[in-house]
Amino acid sequence: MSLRKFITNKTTAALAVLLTVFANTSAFAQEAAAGAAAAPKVDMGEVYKSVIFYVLIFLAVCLFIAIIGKSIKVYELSREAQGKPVGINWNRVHASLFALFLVLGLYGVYWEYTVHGSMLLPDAASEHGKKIDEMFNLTLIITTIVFIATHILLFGFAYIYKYSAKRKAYYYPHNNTIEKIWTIVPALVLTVLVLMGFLTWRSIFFKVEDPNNKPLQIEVTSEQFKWSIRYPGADGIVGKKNYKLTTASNTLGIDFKDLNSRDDEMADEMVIPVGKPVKLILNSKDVIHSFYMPHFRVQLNTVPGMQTIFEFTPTKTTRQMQEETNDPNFKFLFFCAKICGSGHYNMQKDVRVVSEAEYKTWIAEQKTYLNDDLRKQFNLPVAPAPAKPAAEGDSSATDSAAVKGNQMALNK
Ligand SMILES: [Cu+2]
Repeated sequence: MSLRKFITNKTTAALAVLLTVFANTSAFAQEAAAGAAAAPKVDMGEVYKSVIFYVLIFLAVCLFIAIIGKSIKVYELSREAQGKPVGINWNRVHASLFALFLVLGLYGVYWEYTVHGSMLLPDAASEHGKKIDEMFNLTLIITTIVFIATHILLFGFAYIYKYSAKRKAYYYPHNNTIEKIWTIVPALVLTVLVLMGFLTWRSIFFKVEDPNNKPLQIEVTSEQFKWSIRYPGADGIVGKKNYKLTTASNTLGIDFKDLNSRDDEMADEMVIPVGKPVKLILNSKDVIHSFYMPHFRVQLNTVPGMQTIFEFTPTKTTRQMQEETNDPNFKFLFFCAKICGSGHYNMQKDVRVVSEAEYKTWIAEQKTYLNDDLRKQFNLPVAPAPAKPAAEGDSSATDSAAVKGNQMALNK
């Protein structure tokens, strides 16, 4: 046997392949055994973090699929060359996949409703929130019905009417009645949904103010990455701001020349009385953030350089909600719904809905923004020291006395 023939000989080639495979495996086995004894652990952390690693895995998977595809092609071509019937009936494979997708899709809908459905927000805790929930539910019901119907028709037809040599396709190019139905019905449904949305939006944003039930103004300012809350004080009006007045001690740039600003109070959480309208005055110091109160169905962007306003009326107290949800730790929250930067996760604050009496007690304890530092800055009279020194450790009494003194001085 010549060398050339020896190399191209099938048996020799097969032996060579087997030898290579086993040689490698035994080499790996030896390494593994040696590794187990000495156990020098290789840290793969960096490898798993590298992009190249995943690119290579992706290419390997593509290569694997291509090899399988090519092998099937070779198998089919060789059957064809030998005059045998077709090995794989691709029509049947595709039709079965369509049928499988029909079942999986319907199960997916069921799974979404049962598993993710239970993760939905509890019922709205605000007046307008109920309208938004109704619209959401109506849209969900309509789209679910349409989805299930089209899903069954689409994949059912693809399965039932797969290619058959015994059947000829019926040529059916046009039907005016069908065209009319599938144009008019969706148009009507969408008109109803859009009109409902438009009217609901108007009822939320264009409220006629009831003079006997004026909304409580609360200003919320966003910045990277925190929220500042300002209450209006006794006058019920949140005073003016000007970004040019922003300093280290006056971080919100409040204009204390405006009398309405002088009694404005700062708060670390949002506390609101139940059943009373709240008018949120939103603005931003740096970028656009999105003010989001999911339980009240309130969401509006905070935009630098302008005010955005959202008015809503809470209908449930935090305590009621804790009982309803059976969760003693339940809290209303508001947070930023825009990925506004690296500290975005930090932009979250508690909201407490309480009774009117509880609100009054709480608001009386909040400090004013205006302090002695700011008084000096705005050339306002600094309050005189309290007549008699308060007992040691009772600084809050001193503070509130000072605040009262300041306010009296300011009112002069
Ligand atoms: Cu943000």
